[in-house]
Amino acid sequence: MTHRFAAVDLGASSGRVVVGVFGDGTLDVEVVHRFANEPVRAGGTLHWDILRLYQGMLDGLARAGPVDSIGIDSWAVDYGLIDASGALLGNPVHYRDARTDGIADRVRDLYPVSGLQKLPFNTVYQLLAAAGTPQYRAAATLLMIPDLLAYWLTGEIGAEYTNASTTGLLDVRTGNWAWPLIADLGLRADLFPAIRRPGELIGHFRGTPVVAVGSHDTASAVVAVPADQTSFAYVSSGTWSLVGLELAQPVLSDASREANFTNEGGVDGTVRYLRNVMGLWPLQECVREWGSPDLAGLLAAAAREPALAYLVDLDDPLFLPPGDMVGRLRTAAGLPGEPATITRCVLDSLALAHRRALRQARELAGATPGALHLVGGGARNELLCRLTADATGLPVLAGPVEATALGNLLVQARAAGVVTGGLDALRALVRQTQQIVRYEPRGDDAPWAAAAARVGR
Ligand code: ADP
Ligand code: LRH
Repeated sequence: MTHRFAAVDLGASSGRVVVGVFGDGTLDVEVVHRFANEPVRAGGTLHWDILRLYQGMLDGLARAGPVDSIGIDSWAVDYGLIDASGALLGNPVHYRDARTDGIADRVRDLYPVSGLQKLPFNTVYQLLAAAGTPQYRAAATLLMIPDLLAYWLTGEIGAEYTNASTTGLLDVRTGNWAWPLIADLGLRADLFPAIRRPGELIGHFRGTPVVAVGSHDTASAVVAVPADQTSFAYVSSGTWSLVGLELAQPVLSDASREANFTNEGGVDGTVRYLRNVMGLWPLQECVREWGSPDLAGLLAAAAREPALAYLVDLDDPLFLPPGDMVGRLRTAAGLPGEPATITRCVLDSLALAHRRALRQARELAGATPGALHLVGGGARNELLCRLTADATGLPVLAGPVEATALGNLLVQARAAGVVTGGLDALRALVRQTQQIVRYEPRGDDAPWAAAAARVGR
C-alpha cells in the first residue's frame, strides 16, 4: 500500500511541484513540474509575479495527479494584502525592493521580543514602509505568500507559524502574534489572522486536503536534514545560505543580537538558530548577466582557479539588491573580468562566510556539532561543498537537493498517519531513502584563518 503527497515548493530562483510516494519504509520523490520564478519591476517597484507562480503551482498539481494531500512552502518574509472581498491588493513586493532602505535603523531594538536577525526586509519593516498607503488602508488581511496561495486553493485564511515567525511580529516566547509590539509600532492588529501549526488541515482543493506544513522553506528544509545525531549543524544552501543549528530554546543574549543571529520558529516547537549568509545569489546574478552559460562548465573552470586569490565579505549588504553584480564584485575584490575567476571568488567567499557563521553559532549556543549538513540546490555544487568542508573543518554531508520539498512531504505524511514519530524518525527515513555525499575536510585551517583576516572578519 503506497500513499502519494504533493509538495509545492517556491524558492526565490524557481518553483517546483514534487510528488512523494511513501511505501513500507520507502520514499520515492519525483519533481513533476519546475518553473522559473522571475520577479518583475513595474512602476519602479520590484514585484513577485504571483499569478504566474500560482499558475505554475496549478500546472504542477495537475501533473501530480491524485494525491492524499497538498502542502505549500515558499521563501519567507513577503506577503500579499487582501481586501474584505478577498481580492488581492497589488502584486506582492519582492524583499529585495528598495522600499525598506533605512527603515530598520529608525525602529527600536525588536530582538528581545522577536529574537529575529535584523534584516532590512523583515516583514515588520516592509509593513512600516507600506503603512499609510491607500493599499494598506484598504487591506482586510495580511497573508504570507504560502498562506495566500493556500487561500486561493481553499478559501481559508490563516497564518502558518514557521513563516509568521519571520515577520518580526511574532513573540518568540509565546509563539503568538506580539500584540503589544504591533500596537506600539502603530501597525494594524486586525490585519493578522490566527496562527495555524504545521500538520493542521487548512481546507480542500477540489476534494483534496490542503495541509499546513513548515511553510517557511527553511523550516521544511531543516525537517529533512538527514542528521543521526542530536547536535548537528546545517547550511540550507540556495539563493541564501541559512547557516546554523536546531535548538530547543531560543538564544536571546546580547552577544547573539550583536552577531545578528535569528531564532526562527521550527516544526515541532524547535528553534532554527541561524544567520542569513548571502548564499548563491551573487553567482545567480552574475550568471544572469553573462547570459546563462553552462553552470557545470563554469564551476569546473572555477575549480581550476587558484584558491583564495580574491575575496569579498559576502555579509556586506552591498550585495543584497539586484543589478550589476559583476561590477560590484569586481570593485569590491579588485577582480579581473573572467567569469571563472569571479565564480571562484564568490565560492571561496561563500565558504569563508559559512565558516564564520558556523563558528559563531557554535560559540553562541555552546554546541559542538560533529558534522555539517548542506542541503538544497547548493548540494549539487561539488566545489562549494568541498570548500565548505575545508573552511569549517567539519565533514560536509551534502544532500538532499530537494530537502525543502521532502520536509514538506514528511510533515504531510505524518499528519495523515502514514509515518509516525518525531523529527528523528522523519530524518531517519530521509537517511534511508535519499542520496547523501560526504566531503572530508582537508584539515588545514591556516589558509582560511588568513583569508578571514583579509576580509576583516
Ligand atoms: P532557491 O530555493 O533559493 O530557489 P535552490 O535550493 O533551488 O534555491 O538552489 C538553487 C541554486 O542551486 C542555484 O543558484 C545554483 O547555484 C545551484 N544549482 C542548481 N543546479 C545545479 C547544478 N546542476 N550544479 C551546481 N549547482 C546547481
Ligand atoms: C530562503 C528564505 C530565507 C529568508 C529569505 C527571505 O528561501 O526563506 O530563510 O530569510 O528566504
